[in-house]
Amino acid sequence: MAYNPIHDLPATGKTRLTDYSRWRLSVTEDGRHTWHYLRTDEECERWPQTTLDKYWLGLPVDLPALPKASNALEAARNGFAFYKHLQADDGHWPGEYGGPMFLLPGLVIGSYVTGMPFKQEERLEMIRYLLNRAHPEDGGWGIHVEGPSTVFGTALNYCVMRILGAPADHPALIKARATLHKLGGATGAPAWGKFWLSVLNVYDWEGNNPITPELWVFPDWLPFHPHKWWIHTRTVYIPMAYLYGTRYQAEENDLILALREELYPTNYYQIDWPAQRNNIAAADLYMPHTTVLNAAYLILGAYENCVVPPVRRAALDKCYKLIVQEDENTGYQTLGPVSKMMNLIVRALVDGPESEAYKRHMAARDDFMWIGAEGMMMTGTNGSQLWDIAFVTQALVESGLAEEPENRASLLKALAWLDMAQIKDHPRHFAASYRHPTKGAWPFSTRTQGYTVSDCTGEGLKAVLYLQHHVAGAPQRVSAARLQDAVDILLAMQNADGGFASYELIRGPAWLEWLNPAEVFGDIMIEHSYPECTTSVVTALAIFRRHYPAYRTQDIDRVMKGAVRFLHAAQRPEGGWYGSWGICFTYATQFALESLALVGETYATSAAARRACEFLLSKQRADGGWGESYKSCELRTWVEHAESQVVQTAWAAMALMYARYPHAEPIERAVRLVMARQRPDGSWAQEAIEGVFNKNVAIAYPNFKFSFTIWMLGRAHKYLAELKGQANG
Ligand code: LAN
Repeated sequence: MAYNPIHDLPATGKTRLTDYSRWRLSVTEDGRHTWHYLRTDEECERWPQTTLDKYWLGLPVDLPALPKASNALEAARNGFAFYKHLQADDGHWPGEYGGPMFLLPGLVIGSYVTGMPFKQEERLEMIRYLLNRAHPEDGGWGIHVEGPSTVFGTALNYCVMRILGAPADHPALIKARATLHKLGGATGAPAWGKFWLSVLNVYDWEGNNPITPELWVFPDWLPFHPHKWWIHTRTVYIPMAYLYGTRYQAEENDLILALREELYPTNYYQIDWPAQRNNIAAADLYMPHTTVLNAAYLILGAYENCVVPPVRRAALDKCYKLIVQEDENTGYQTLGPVSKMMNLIVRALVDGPESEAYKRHMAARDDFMWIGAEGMMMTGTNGSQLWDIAFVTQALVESGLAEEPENRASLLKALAWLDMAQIKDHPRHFAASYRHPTKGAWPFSTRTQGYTVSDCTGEGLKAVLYLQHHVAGAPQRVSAARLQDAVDILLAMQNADGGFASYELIRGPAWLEWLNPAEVFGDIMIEHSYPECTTSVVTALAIFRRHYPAYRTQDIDRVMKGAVRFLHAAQRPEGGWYGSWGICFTYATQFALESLALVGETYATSAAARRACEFLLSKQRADGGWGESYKSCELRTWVEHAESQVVQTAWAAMALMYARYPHAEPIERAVRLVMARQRPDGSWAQEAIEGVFNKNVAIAYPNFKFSFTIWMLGRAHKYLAELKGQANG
């Protein structure tokens, strides 16, 4: 099980530990992307490194300077001239989907305890990633790349470093250990941290609150039955419950014995484990337990002392069955990176290392491993393929750049990708695994992962309609019947409050949030309606209706009215909307104003739109830009970023244009800022992290600095001309 120790590691992550000219991104099948390290010069010659590879590796791309843009449209054109080089052969734009710092631990601990190897280059670059991502002052790790050090981040990533071969006396580990001990040691890890440490056998299962598998054998109609939980929460809790229910632990070895010494400031063997269940370090705690949750834990804890073996067996069997179905439904990727590694452990234990399941799980790890300029990370999903292609294609059409002959080939390839990526059927295990319908949907990443997401279906549908109708001579690849399948999916996803959630309808009662056991995430127990998702859906329906006015007209009308009702109710008194998936008020306000515009609610006609514009304008900075910190999402109130951000400036300017804000000046200033930050080759530099989930975790959307800037510049060029025309005419 052990990986060899590495003794000659440099002190920092500055120097690359592999030869970066040997890494290649391979894009296959359905947009799957995996990185490969070429060992020989002949291989390198046969498979040359592309601009796409170099860009994401942080190597110089050496693209020529473009003629200097003298207006917004030219800047947008230059932006796409650069971005086109980052399109993969299959038509989509791959990207580095990093940010969360609790994913790599699952990958490495899960691989370690099941005996799955990594290539030497992968090990080295994962170590380097952690060296680079350690907090510059205290050397710990946070819950995400921009956050302060926490026990969750530090304890788990410390284990990762050691498992991968870094010695305990490495300067980075000495520093991280000191920080961990200052935070109170690994005992105060939040629930998911306790879980991973227990699997690794450096924490006692007795120190965990119960993760009761029996919940799954309760009747489905119970209001708290886990199939009614938010899909990410329940999908993670299934393998967690299996491993807790069997109290699986890795076999003791020297490294594990050493980690028991290193992770705690006190003697491991004298820790009072049951007393640790509700011990969560102050640095980590985001969502404290409610009294209801603590009461539930007391009852479930009492049950653990008198488990009825056949009932436990039945519960474990049900969890195992759900795990197998999930694996088979998703090509062994599972819904996301956390469940991925937990399912992998369960399959390795039950099915064994010779099984097909073990091999397929091992291979599908690659879909989540991304090498970037700072080293190798585990990504938030197996990519953000659909999400990125949908935005840039719409940007091109709305800016008019789609009509320019030099962009045609790129857009036709994008259309082919979108055609391929639509999910053509329901999953194989559909009803039995409590899945939502998928036929006609677009996923967030690839069709193999295969989950319906409301807004991805909306954005996918819009992108296809735009490309099929606005690119000269584009083939009608996605038939009317398939577009209607997408519409059917969307129409069936509206919640009672008129809004749309992420993957499914809201299934459970609101009070389930009182049972949120994760401590570090907010609002994860059930689905909620989101202004962003709602907008992607209704704007898609509106555009669809323009092309197919006879299809389910009344349903579309009714759904749109309900959505607008939801958006009005969700607006904050200050005028903005809170964003759950992007940072934060800037993101969601852009979406909400896009929806309101559909029903003619603009600055001139609607008090809500006016209030939103005033809110945004009050945040515009002296340099013309907007900058909002990820802290807004955490604290649920606007927090200024130290710098203005091109992506947020683009969102805010888009929002003003959706609302048809009548004065040019703020939009012109935004345009000037985004143009001033554009580099001679047409690109923009990476700035602060763009996205968020579960209120407390930031996640990167590095492609946004291309799609939303190009989109905003293109739209602004037309919009400002219109305003001028009105003023003159
Ligand atoms: C995502 C990424 C995309 C995102 C949008 C489409 C932007 C959103 O509008 C709907 C929700 C969705 C699909 C979403 C949900 C939660 C995800 C999958 C993520 C933020 C990416 C990573 C995150 C996942 C939960 C990370 C694993 C962590 C756990 C807590 C299980």
